[in-house]
Amino acid sequence: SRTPVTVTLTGAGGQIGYALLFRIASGQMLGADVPVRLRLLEIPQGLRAAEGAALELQDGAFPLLAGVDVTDDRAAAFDGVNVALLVGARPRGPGMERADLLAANGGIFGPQGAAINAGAADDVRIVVVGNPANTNALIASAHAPDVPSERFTALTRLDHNRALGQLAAALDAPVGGIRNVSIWGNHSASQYPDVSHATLDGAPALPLLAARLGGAEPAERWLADEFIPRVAKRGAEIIEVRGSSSVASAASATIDHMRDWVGGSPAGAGWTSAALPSDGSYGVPEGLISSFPVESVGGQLRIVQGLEISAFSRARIDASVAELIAERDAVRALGLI
Ligand code: NAX
Repeated sequence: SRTPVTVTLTGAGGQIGYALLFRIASGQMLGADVPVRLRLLEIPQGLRAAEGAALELQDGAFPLLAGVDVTDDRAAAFDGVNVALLVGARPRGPGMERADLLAANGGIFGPQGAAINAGAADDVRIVVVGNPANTNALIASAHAPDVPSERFTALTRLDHNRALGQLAAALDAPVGGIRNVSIWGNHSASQYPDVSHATLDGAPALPLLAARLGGAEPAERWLADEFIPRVAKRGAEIIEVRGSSSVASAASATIDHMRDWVGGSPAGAGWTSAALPSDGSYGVPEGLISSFPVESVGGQLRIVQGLEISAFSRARIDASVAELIAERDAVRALGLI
């Protein structure tokens, strides 16, 4: 039988953690034939919730689950880790300035990066979900000099999936027929959800959208005034309607991100989106952890190359990248990277 894959989940006592654990244990992330050993990292006040989740994992009787450890010790949690899901973060409290938020999260993601550096397996893959996700990933990576920087990613697959859902609804088509939407930039309200290369059943989506909305100009207006802000602010809409932040959809996107990264993009599925260190592609400064259209090939995420970028797209990408640069400069000034 196979050696279990060690999966470390931070914030395991929280909402997204609770939704993630059972999907990981049932094989939906790493495969139906891959045993997993779970390491749940929490802060002391979250330990009981994580221990409770561990009891329920036992009650799930998952044949693939080789073990569950609950700890508040970073070194123990990341020792031998193959897959790290960094979900726990410090939320913005009342009256908290941006610098305070970045500093508080620097205090989490710096030491976690160092613990990953010290203990992780050679093949470690990391996705940061906890916000501000891109910059938290940048901080963690800066504290892990021995781990190749491209192993540090941040989640924008939820934004990607939201864009797919909105475009499918606008085209009155099943989501499964849509390919090649892209999320660019930061996982924040400045992100740019881009449908300029999208297709429905292999046909360009924009003309289909124009046909449904009464012309190219109304379609452009819908994109700028409805689609882009709705995707970018979907988190706030969920809170407003549901009375609580996105949980199951965030967990689902995290599973999608890591499943595709480890297992490869499914044939014919087109590209998806993930935030990863820029290699300078599309004018995004090297080293910034920015969202791009990506494919997973041979166990590596690759930025899709050669896409035509319109003037409209250029301006939107640049605006979100400017925000990432400002966050990077702020954490640099705080001495966090
Ligand atoms: P919860 O508050 O339910 O859970 C967070 C858990 O993290 C808590 O149990 C807390 O004790 C734990 N924690 C805090 N600091 C920790 C540390 N240093 N080590 C280990 N655990 C720690 O939040 P939840 O709804 O699960 O959301 C988690 C994070 O995901 C938040 O930062 C949230 O903003 C972020 N999100 C990111 C999304 C994305 O697409 N990238 C979407 C969903 C979500 O908003």
